[in-house]
Amino acid sequence: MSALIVIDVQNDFCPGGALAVPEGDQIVSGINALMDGAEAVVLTQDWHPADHSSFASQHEGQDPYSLIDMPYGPQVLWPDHCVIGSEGAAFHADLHTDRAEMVIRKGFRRAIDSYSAFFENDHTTPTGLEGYLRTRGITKLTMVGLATDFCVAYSAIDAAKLGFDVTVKLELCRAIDLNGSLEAAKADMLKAGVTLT
Ligand code: VGL
Ligand code: ZN
Repeated sequence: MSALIVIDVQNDFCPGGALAVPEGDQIVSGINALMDGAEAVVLTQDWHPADHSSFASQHEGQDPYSLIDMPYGPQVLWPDHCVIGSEGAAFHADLHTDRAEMVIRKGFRRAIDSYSAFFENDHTTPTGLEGYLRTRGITKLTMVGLATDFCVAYSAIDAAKLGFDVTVKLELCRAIDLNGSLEAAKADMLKAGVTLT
């Protein structure tokens, strides 16, 4: 059984949002069409407390997009985004969210970010998605969404490492592309055994 995993198609990652991904809104209609024929649909939602430690605003003297060392490793500092309950954290208004059987929220612990839908950025704290998929008998995943080089790539790589058969449909993803992060993410996904189309 297969599932479509739709990563973080939220207002803050679309043009006009706090952490806008260029053309982030242009993938919505294609994702809706793909959902129509999917066997199972899961949405992920970036979901941060207002004082989340991945926000540059929480670190004196740090600007957004700078890199700091966290106890779990290097972390990019972001503009405040996807604050729990905010309009920015809501899904894009045109996304057919009713089609999803599961919405998994991530990044809700102040001290740790979570790009991946499977593990937080310490690469050990699980979100629970693996158990959900396995207990439903899902072995094959197609991933789309935002952003290619962060949450999509981290999710795809973790899924491949867990043994899922993973395809990322690049035409239904858009990237932030910080200092070559898109090319690096594509190479890392291929190395992990992810199929890119
Ligand atoms: C994301 C940066 C911070 C993403 C989430 O969805 O790719 N990127 N939080
Ligand atoms: Zn985030």
